Amino acid sequence: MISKKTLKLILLLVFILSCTKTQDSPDIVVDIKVSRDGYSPEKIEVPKGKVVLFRITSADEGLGENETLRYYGHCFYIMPPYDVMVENIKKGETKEIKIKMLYPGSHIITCPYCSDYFPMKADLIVK
Ligand SMILES: [Cu+2]
Repeated sequence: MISKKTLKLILLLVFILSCTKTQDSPDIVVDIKVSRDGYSPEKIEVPKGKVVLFRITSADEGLGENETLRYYGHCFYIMPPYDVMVENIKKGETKEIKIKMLYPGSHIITCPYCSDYFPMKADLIVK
């Protein structure tokens, strides 16, 4: 049996080691709308090294007819090296994620749920 304290420590370590998510306060806020038509804006430019708060609002249900389905809503997935995923953004809902822009270059944002059916792609330019 793992104690709560140990579990917290492990989670903290994973958090520190694994990703670009951060507790720092954001330098920039980027609002994004996602729907079956894709992402708006389709091209997002942010400066390298800054902490960006992404606020993603879904305008429709994505593939799901109702909220009980696993693939209801949309995702906001920044492909590796960021490898950051926000799942199940329901119709009308806004979810947030804060990311430190450590990796320069052009990165693809997509929705793994419904990218086979809808044009789910945006470009994240970090420079
Ligand atoms: Cu989607």
